[in-house]
Amino acid sequence: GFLENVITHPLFLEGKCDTSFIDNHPELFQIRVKKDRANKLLRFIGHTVVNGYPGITEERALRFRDLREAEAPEMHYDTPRPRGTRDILREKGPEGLARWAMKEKKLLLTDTTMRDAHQSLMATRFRTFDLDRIAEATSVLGGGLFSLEMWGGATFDVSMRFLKEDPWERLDRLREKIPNVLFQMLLRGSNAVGYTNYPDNVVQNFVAEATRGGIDVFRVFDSLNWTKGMRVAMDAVLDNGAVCEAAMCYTGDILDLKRDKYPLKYYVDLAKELEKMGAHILGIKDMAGLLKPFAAEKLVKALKQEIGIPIHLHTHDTSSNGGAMLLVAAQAGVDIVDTALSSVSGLTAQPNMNALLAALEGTIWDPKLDQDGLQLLANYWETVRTYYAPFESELRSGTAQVYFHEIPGGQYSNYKPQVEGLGLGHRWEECKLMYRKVNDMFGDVIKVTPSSKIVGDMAMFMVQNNLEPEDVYERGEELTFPQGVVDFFKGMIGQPVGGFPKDLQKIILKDEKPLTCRPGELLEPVDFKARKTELEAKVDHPVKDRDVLSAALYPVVWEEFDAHRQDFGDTSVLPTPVFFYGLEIGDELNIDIEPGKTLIVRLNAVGGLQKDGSRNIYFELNGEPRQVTVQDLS
Ligand code: 3PY
Ligand code: ZN
Repeated sequence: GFLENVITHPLFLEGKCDTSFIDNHPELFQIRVKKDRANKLLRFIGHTVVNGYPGITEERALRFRDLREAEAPEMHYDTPRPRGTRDILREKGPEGLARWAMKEKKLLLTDTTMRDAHQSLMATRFRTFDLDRIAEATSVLGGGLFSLEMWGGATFDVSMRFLKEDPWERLDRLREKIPNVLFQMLLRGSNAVGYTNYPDNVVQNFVAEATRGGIDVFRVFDSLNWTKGMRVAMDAVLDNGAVCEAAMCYTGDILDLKRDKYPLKYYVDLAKELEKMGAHILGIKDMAGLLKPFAAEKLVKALKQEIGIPIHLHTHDTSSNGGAMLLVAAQAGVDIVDTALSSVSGLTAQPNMNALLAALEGTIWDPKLDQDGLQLLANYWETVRTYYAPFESELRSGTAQVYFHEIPGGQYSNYKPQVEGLGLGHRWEECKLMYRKVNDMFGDVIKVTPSSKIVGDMAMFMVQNNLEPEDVYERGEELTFPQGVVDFFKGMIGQPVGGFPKDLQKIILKDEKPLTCRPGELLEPVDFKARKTELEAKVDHPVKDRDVLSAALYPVVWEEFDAHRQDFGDTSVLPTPVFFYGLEIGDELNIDIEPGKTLIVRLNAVGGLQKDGSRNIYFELNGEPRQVTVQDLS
């Protein structure tokens, strides 16, 4: 209309008219944007009020309704941050940091609360909102930690797919508030933060961008311990001047002489190879919690003799032997261990940090951290955890069964809903046992994302179709296997230790020829510039380089996430209970959409179902009535 005529007028565009009124009053532009943004958020809340959040049933939402009142303690620290490990990295560089870690007598601790703990307990659902609110306090009270594992693994995918928030923004927001402690991420080698091999330049660009975003330590692993699959990622980390923690995945049992595919020597040789490849730190990634206390003693002692870099031990407490294992490992000389704040520790997550601190107090391994402060952080998460109750795995106690089924902690809380999703909930026990049978059929493989997913998918496929291993060998020719399983036997995620079982490979691949080279060698590099142009044309708005990366990793997920942002704006500003459970009639809520800008929202009424399947939702926004219309999907 009129405004458009003005702003497209040649004199206006050339700046030949007096626009100082506009220039000096930027608020002229803000009003519309703000109004639009508020409306989008109201539409999202309305949508959640009417349709709920995917995966949370109405009964469950009702059960958790009261939790909305649970307020997390307000923490605000303007005090300067204590000098932390990130300051050491800045001064000494990655090698210097590693030497420092080796020399420290005290046990160094990583806190996994912001990544693996919630990945393993509640399907990776912690939102940036809750992480952000405790970030400053974590920087101060957790200032003596070795690192915070807060990114990577499944967080990248889940934040876009389910939480509708940008993983890169999470990184930015936490980094701004936590400048002093090392940020650590989990990187799945050639699979980056996905479930499939990516072209080399995707992995390289991802590592470069993550480093720019503030990741200091990359824990790189390969899901088959295939070092060829780690090379590109490790080199990218080294080239970017970040800390390269190369991890070997632990499976089997080095104490069990009958189970001899992965004996002590296997791990020692692998560790030496990773050190030679340039690792600054050796990670032991005990993703299922199979490393028993006295096996840890044997392993750590042997490694300490054979390698000259610090050892960082990661485990899951599924058996409930995790705490004991870490104590024995500390005695054996491990340098750094992963733990989680007490309220989100144990079970399929990491062992309890606060308890470990108490146990080590006064010993030569005493990490000498702020125990009272870390208790406050744990208290915060105790409250916040309740918001995520619908995603809990419902495992109520440690279980020694993990030594049998070997399901990784990070997979456990996902595998169960997947099994239920296929209508196999009543056959859960069978699905766990089948997981082990599939492992044995596959030749006793390392099971960690993505190889663990393939084993899980095959196990569900077999239970669903009432197949036992002998049926697969006998009738395999006529079966159509899950695509992931076929790709695995094709070599698309690399080569397992000792190769594939040839007979099964033939049954599954039928006439297809398997690869023996690195899959990344065959994948065309992504032309990021062209991708950007294509994406912008497709979504019809400018996108950032980070978006292009996200889309290269998760094309469909990114587009759906982007569509959500276009429809509803940035919903990461909503408190978690509102995001998941909506509002009740009469509820009032403050939403800080940016520093200093707060919307006060009240839900007044939900209108009846209209002919076109929509409902009007009546809000009050900053005291003014506001109405939005949403589709009722029921
Ligand atoms: C992941 O790859 O996300 C894992 O946590 C594997 O243990
Ligand atoms: Zn883990």
